[in-house]
Amino acid sequence: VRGVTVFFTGLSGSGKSTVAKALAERIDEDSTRTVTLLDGDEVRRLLSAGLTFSREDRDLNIRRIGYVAAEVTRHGGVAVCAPIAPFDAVRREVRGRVGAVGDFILVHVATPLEECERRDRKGLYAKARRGEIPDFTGISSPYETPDDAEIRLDTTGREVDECVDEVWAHLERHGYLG
Ligand code: ADX
Repeated sequence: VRGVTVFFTGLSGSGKSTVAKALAERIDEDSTRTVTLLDGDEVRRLLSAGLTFSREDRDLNIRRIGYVAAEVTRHGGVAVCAPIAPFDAVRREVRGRVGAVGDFILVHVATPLEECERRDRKGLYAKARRGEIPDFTGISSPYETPDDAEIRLDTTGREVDECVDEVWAHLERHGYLG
């Protein structure tokens, strides 16, 4: 079987972790594929512990995630990644590395900033607006919108399951879930 990396990118609070986790669970339960979830917050607790949110450290964080995802992909598994990954160049670099050993699917979780900020589940946008968090993505640090995404997903007003259905359908159509 051909390995594949499903790489979610989007703002904090866009819903990417929630959808990625639910997708990984569904793949685990309803397909024959083995799945590895690399969530942004979780990766930063161990694999990328100590890194800041400077561009250099974010790029290193994404390269580490990409490295693990490429290994999973090389061995025929499904890697589901969900970091913000705001910078286009390093996203393309990971696409290239994974693409050399399997397939790469970019999912842009395109929930607008206004909606992410309205949700503000971790209270970080409020802090960032008060100037208490420097380099906060969408507020004081850029998010480069991908123009190479295979799937674009706005989670505004939508159930998690509906969003998962969309990604699932794409994977099924391309023969990844057999
Ligand atoms: S990335 O830019 O390197 O891809 P990553 O996904 O690992 O980011 O981490 C993002 C999470 O870290 C956010 O969901 C948020 O909870 C937290 N965070 C803390 N500081 C920042 C910041 N300055 N910018 C963005 N997210 C931050």
